[in-house]
Amino acid sequence: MTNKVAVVTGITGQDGSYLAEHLLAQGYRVVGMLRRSSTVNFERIKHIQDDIELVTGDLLDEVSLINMLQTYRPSEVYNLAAQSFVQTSWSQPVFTGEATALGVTRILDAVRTVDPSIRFYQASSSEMFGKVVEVPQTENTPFYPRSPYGVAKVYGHWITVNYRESYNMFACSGILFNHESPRRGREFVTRKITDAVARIKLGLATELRLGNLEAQRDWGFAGDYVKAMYLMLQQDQPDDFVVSTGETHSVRRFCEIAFGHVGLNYADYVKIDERFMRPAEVDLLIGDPAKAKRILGWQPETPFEQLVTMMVEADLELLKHEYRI
Ligand code: NDP
Ligand code: GDR
Repeated sequence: MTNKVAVVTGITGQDGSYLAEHLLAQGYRVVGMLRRSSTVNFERIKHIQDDIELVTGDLLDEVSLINMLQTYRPSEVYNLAAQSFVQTSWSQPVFTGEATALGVTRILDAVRTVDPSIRFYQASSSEMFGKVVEVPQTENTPFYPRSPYGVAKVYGHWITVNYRESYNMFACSGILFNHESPRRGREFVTRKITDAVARIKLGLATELRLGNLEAQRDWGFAGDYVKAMYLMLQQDQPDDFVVSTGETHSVRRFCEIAFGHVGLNYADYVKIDERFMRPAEVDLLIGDPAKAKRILGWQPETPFEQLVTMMVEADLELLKHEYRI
């Protein structure tokens, strides 16, 4: 056990909840930063709310970040907060830049000001690779982002590298490929599909409207991926790592397995809707996690089909409970 303190930004998000669980299991005192909101959005952390401490702060407000670090004096900061939905980054490109790009500078500089020995994790993304330049993608593959979100993440990645090199800070960037779970937001395609499959199966919906079914993603389980974040900050040297499964599947294949799991054929329910097409698409992502395996001793533990069926089962349970079916 340890009495280390970790700050997690984005605590109300999918990854924040899994990372908090993992850090608690390692004996950390966990401080979660959340934005002030007029409604409570503790859905993902209510089961651990008594075990963590919550502090309000915002990546757009550096005063709140400095105050938080001065108050809690963490040894590790995990920066998971971001405007993380790619589609929204076209309708809110400036806010996406403020939070997802400049927000990283604000928190890195707060760390530098308060205590530069704090270890820092930045949630970078496979969306930085964007247009296919090389397959599979590694830590050395050049970036070619295809959305304002991807562009913002490239900035966040390089400012993390820059603070490491400029100030000798222990700053790491985890280039994580898509990772999903029953706690995934319903706007992301995997959860949108599993939620719809459960609704259709229970007679609560009749169809599912999607955009590009041919996009291919390297999908893993969020519960596995947060362990890689933690391991990055336990090394002797700060570095950047690709975290992925090394497998890719299309959105169509995801549908096939999810509908198939409840005895349905996706082709009978899925309708293509132009509203969900993107101005510029990322066609194919597949990451090579060899460096993470070699140096961190990390590897994914949840096979693709198991991830899909876990999400469908969880949505069936949730809806049965909600509708008393
Ligand atoms: P979510 O969208 O589920 O969570 C994002 C979190 O950031 C939420 O807690 C949100 O708060 C918070 N947030 C947004 N804007 C601000 C702000 N200005 N100040 C403070 N907090 C803010 O994302 P995930 O958990 O899926 O992802 C975590 C991180 O990892 C993100 O940075 C994402 O871009 C990145 N990433 C995710 C991948 C994935 O597949 N999940 C893959 C690669 C990278 P609120 O609840 O109030 O909205
Ligand atoms: P992504 O995830 O953009 O990869 O970003 P998302 O699940 O939104 O899209 C994946 C692919 O599915 C296609 N698609 C649809 N997507 C959504 N959301 N809704 C639809 O109806 C739909 N139909 C088809 C998309 O076009 C796309 O190709 C996620 C986020 O978590 C980011 O924060 C993270 O950085 C990356 O993963 C890695």
